Amino acid sequence: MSVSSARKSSGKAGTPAASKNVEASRRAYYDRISAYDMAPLWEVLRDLVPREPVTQCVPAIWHFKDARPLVAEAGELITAKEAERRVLVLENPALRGKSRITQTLYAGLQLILPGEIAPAHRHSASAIRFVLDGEGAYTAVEGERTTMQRGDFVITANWAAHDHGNTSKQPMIWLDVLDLPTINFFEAGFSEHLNRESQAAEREDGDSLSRFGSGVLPDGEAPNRIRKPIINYPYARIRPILDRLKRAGDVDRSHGARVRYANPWTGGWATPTMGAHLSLLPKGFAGEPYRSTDGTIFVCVEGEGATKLDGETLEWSPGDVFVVPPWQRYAHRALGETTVLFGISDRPAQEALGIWREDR
Ligand code: 1HN
Repeated sequence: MSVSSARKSSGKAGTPAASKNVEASRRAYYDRISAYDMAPLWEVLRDLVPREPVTQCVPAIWHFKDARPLVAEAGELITAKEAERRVLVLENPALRGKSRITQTLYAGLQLILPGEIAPAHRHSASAIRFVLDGEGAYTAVEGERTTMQRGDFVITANWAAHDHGNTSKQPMIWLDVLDLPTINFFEAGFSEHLNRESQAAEREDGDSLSRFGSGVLPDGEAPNRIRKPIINYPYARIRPILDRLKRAGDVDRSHGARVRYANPWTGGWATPTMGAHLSLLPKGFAGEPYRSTDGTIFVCVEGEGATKLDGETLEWSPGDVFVVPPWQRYAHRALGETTVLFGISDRPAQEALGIWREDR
């Protein structure tokens, strides 16, 4: 309203002039309380308590054919030792500069070349690795070395000492996912470098999987707070289970034949903050639309397909990484003979808080 039209009005309650006065006195009031670091809730209530999840995160995809040469180039620019971890961070396009793929999760592509060592350290954030390319590099977690192959799901529990090395003849690239934004949101993060570059091997390769992943559990030995029971869930062990599910017709209408990576000691998720699945989409699979409150990072392991979201479709093939924001409806479609997708999200953290929801 213009000043002249305000002057013309009578100034009674309910008129434009009156509402202008109210507005002006509210603003003056907000200014006064602001000096005391106070603010009116009623101005922000709707944003603070949305009727449905609101996300800043957008869908995005990183195609392996583009990412791989760029990651390889980093291998010529900096050593793993110099970088500490030679990683290209996958930044959500709507959250650039924040080192995150969703508001709660960090993701990156790590390269380790033959002969290199990524030195031992530990931190409050938990990490998982999902191997995209190469075979024969290792990671050592709390004194146990595990040799990694494509498709292996490897976990580094919070505060567990870890280092990586590549004694093979080929480069290895894996996807790292860490709960760093979550830990940093709590402002509860610690880290430390360990004096030694690599940890001395205290256990044989495969020790944790054999002890905890065979349907028996060590008599009386509870894993401690740091050491999670299994550090490597090998693709070679998990993949055949998906074929069994498919053969048995145990195929979810949205997710396909899907397993959840579990902590064998508790039956719960593999980590307290990040939960992962591996699914097989049978030939011709057209998933029913699905949404849940956990924004999810997917990796195509085998085959090819497409994920339809509101307003866009992401087409993927092996090594591609893509992200679906929280509460966005999506439907997977398989275009390959057999298609395998890995997925990871913050669902365990949301479940622990009692806020996780899904909608089919
Ligand atoms: C880290 O420790 C690793 O151990 C990878 O491989 C990525 C990103 C931020 C902070 C720590 C690793 C990381 C990281």
